Amino acid sequence: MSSPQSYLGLDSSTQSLSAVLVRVADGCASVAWEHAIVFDDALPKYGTRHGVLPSDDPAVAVSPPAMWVDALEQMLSALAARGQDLSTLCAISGAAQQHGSVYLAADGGFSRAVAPIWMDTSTRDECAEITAALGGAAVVAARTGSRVFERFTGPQIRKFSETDPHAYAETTRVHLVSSFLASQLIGSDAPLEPGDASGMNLMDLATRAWWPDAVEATAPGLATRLPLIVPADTVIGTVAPHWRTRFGLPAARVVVWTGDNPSSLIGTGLIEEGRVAVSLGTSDTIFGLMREPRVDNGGTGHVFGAPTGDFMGITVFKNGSLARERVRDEYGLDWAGVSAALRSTPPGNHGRLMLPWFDPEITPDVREPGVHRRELDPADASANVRAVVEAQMMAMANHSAWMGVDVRDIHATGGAAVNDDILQVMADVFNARVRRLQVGNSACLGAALRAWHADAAASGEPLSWHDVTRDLGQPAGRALTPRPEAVEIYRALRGRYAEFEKTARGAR
Ligand code: ADP
Ligand code: XUL
Repeated sequence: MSSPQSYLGLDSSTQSLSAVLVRVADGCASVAWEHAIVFDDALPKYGTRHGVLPSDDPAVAVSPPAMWVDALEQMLSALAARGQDLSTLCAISGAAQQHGSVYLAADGGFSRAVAPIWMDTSTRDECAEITAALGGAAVVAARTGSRVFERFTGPQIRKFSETDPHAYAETTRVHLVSSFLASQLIGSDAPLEPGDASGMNLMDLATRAWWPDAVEATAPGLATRLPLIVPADTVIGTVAPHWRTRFGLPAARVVVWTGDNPSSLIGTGLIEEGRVAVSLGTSDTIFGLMREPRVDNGGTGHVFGAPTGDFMGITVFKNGSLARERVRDEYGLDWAGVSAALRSTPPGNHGRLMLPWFDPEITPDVREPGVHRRELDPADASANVRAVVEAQMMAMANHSAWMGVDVRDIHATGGAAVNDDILQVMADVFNARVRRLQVGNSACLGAALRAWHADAAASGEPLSWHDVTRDLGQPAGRALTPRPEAVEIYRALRGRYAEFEKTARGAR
C-alpha cells in the first residue's frame, strides 16, 4: 500500500473562491474536502455585488484584486483549520476567471486598484484599433484563436495605457487573475500557461509564445510587462514560507494556474475529441477538446490552449446565471418556483420567445442591453421563466455549431447544473443526453487533477490524463434524455430564434 497523497484545487471565479481537496490512496481518487468563500458575503468591506464593483455604466465591470487575496488567505486558513494532517498535501494548482488583468508596480503593490474582468465591454474602440493594426479580424483570429473581443486582456491593457498613462508607466507587471493568485501562493512572480494566455489576443496559438506584432499593437512597452508562458504541466514553485509559517502548510509544489474553462475541460473529463461540456455558471459556456485548432469564421467562438497540450473550442455567453436570477427575482420565485414554472409550461412555450440580454451580450455581440419579447406577456411568470431558459439553450446550440461536434452527450457543470428542469430543456434543444459530473465545481476539480498530473510527472512517475480523470472527472447519476416530441419542436424553433436575434440586432 502506498501512502495517501492529496492535491488542492482552487477556483477564483467571478462570485467566489472555492476549493476541492482530492485524496489519492492506492491509485483511487476521492474528494476529501470542499469549501467556498462567497466574496459579497465573506468580504463585505469591498462592496461588491456578485463579486463586481457597482458601476453606473453597464459596459464597465471591475473587481478589487485585494479582495481575491483576502479570500485566498481565508481559504488557506480554513484548510489549516480542518485540523487534519496536512503533510499529505503534495501539490496545489488553481483556476481563475479568464481575461481579467491585475496591474502591479515595481514594489509589488497595485498600480491600479481595480482589475477589469471578463464582464467588461468598454473597449470597443481599442478592439477596432488593434484589429486594424494587425490586418483585420480574420488575421487576428487565425493567429490568436479569437478575433479581438472587448473583455480580452489586450484591449483592456490598451485602454488602461491610454486613459491612465502615468499609472501604466508605473506598472511593471500585468498579470491575469490566474498568474496573480499563483504569485501570491509561491511568493514570487508566476508565469502563465497557454490556456489562459490565449484569452488575451496576444499569444500566437501555433507557437504558444507572445505574438510580437500583437504585443506591439496593443500598448507601448508591453513586452517587458507580460509574464512568461510555460507549458501547462509546469511546477512553478512551492507554497511560500509566509503561508507555511502562518498556517502550518507543507512546502507543497505549486503547478501553474490556468483559466476556469481550460481547467473545467479536465474537471469534466473531456480529454478526447467529440464530446462537449456545458457550464452553467456566472457565464454559460460550451466547450470541447480539439486536436487541431479550427478557428470560428463567424467570429463568436474562441480557440484556447488546453491543459493536455491540445486545444479547446469554446463559446461564451454573458447572460447566464445572473439572467436566470433576474427572471427568478422579477417574479418573486425561488429555484423550486423556477423548476415548477418549467414543469408547468410546454416545450416551445407556444412559440413565445425572449432575447435575454439583461446585460451586454458576448454571443451574439450585443452592446446595448435590452430584453426583447415576442408574443410573450411580461406579466406571465411561468412563460417568462421558460422563455429565458429556452433562449439560453437555443442560443448555445446555434452559436456553437462552428465547433463541428455532433453533440450526442453533454457533460453539465456549474451552479445551475443542479437543476434537472433546466437540464431537461438542454437535452431537448440539443437532442443529446445530459449528464452531471460527480463534483459540481469542475474548474476547481480540474485544478486539483492538474496538480496531481503535474506532480506525478515531476516525481518521475507520470500518469496519463485518463488515469487522473478516471475516478472523479466522469459523469455520474441519472442522465436527462431528449424527448422526441420536444426535439421536433425545437428543431423548428431554433431557426425562428436565430431570425429573431438577427432582426433585433439589425434594429439597433
Ligand atoms: P461561478 O461561475 O461564479 O463559479 P457557479 O458555477 O458557482 O458560478 O454558479 C453559481 C450560480 O448557480 C448562482 O449564481 C445561481 O444563479 C446558480 N444556481 C444555484 N442553484 C441553482 C438552482 N437550483 N437552479 C438554477 N441555478 C442555480
Ligand atoms: C471565458 C469567459 C468566462 C470567464 C468566467 O472566455 O469570459 O467564461 O472565464 O469566469
